[in-house]
Amino acid sequence: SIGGQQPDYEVLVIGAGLSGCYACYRMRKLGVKVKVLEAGSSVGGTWYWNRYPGARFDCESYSYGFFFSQELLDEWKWSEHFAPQEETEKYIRFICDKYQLWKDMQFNTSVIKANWESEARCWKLIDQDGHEYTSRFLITGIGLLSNPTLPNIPGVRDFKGQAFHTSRWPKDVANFEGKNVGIIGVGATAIQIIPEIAKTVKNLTVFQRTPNWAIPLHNAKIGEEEWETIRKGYPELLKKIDGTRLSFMHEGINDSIWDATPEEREAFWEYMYAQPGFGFWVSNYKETLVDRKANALVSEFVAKKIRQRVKDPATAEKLIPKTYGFGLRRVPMETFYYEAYNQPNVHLVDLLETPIECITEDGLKTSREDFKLDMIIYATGFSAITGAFDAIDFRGIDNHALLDEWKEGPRTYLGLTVQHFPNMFMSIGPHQAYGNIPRSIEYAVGWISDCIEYLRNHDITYIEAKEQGIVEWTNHVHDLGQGLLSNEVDSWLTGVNKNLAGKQKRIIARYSGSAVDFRKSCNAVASTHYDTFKLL
Ligand code: NA7
Repeated sequence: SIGGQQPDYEVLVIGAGLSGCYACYRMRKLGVKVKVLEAGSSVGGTWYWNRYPGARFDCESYSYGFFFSQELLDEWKWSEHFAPQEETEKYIRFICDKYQLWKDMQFNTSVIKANWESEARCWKLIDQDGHEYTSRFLITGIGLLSNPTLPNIPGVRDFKGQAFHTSRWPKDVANFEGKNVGIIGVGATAIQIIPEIAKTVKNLTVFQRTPNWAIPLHNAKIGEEEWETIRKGYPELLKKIDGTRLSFMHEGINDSIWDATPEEREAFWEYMYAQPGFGFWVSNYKETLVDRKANALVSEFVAKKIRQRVKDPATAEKLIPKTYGFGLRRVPMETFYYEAYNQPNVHLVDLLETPIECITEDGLKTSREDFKLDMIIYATGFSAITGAFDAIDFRGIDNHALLDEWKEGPRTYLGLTVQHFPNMFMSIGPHQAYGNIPRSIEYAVGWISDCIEYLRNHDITYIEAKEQGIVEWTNHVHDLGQGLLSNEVDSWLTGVNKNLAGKQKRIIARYSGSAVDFRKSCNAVASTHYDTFKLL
């Protein structure tokens, strides 16, 4: 106890995104006193912050929610195969209404410091106003793409027009008529927003450094009958996604590219390119992401598609990545992205040819040209995965900083816990299985919740990952990353952010094995009563 007192809460949760909402629900079910602290003014996390035009799922809506309650599945209806941000935000609010989660949540509260108090055996969180909150256990639900970064270009603060990062989009900005807009970045975010703004903007200039390999999303509304079929099929769908490597409804295939004739390959790729969703990426020939020759072949197919879709050959060439192959970064899903460049009001500036020199008061200056702009959109990404943790001063035993613990890259046990940080659990922290993120969250929070229940039932008030567990898991995660071509490419998946001095080196930030195996490993630890942890 703290000075003879019990901590304020049994469990504190940082973040009211999907992780925080589900953690709140589970802690309620356990009957423990819980509080969720959230920096934003409401729930939703990613789907609260990213409200830029065109923001939507790249993953089939019905596979991307929670599956813990049949009632919830029955009561919620998705209107599109890939739902827009507004609908997803509504879905999350619906969950909070249904289970009355609001009353255990506190908004506009940025946790800036999290201290382990050894003597009291509890966590003490401090918010931006200096308020303190204590708890026995801490669950972080801070996301893996939640810490936005602006470009390290001189003059970013000098611009007098409207300017914002895509994940800090103001609610009232939706009209681009008569405007000269510039956008920096061509990641998954930019690729959603560009065709949307292109519809009405006077001029949109896209400033591209590294092009990305995007493929069509093929979104559509869901008809009544179709919805009935989807709804009835939920049990099979769950079985399916829980059996795939990335928990997507697209299964990996065992077919070898070398068993197919060039004509068969072409026909297969044509077919897959016309299918909705991530299939072309994750249900491709098994060598696609591990064998350079196979990767070059599939890349050439996608390049051909880009050349067919973009009318100006010079622009098409600029849009085709030359330094890395298809699928080795997170593949952006697009809806008429390439066709947008056929419009007279959309212009592509290749920053590899003419780098940005600075942002000015009224626009942007490259080595070749001055651009007068009314609005600058920074679609420049995030300090990913560990970045959310960097933003909070986490201190464990003996004031040990998490930042130091992870200086050479993250070290975790099961991606859920960290040595020297007792009683702290991470939902989608580094070294967890990503892919279908809500599935990862539902699993992680479920595991954490079962663990807390076990500890409480056995009067255990201290749990800490041991050195051995950390070393073994971290090595295991590194071994799984061997041979993956994606780990040889700079991207947020490998922890690289060129705008940040401390994020220039590639790290193994994610568990790249199968989600099925990930769960097996974690379940095994639970079934042996967490005996690989230090328990007191
Ligand atoms: P990404 O995928 O990290 O993309 C960021 C983009 O911004 C990328 O094209 C970067 O180019 C570009 N960027 C960043 N800094 C600069 C500077 N200084 N100059 C020029 N261009 C720059 O972030 P997103 O938001 O698109 O997507 C994040 C994930 O969210 C996405 O994968 C989904 O999973 C959801 P670079 O490649 O570094 O040359």
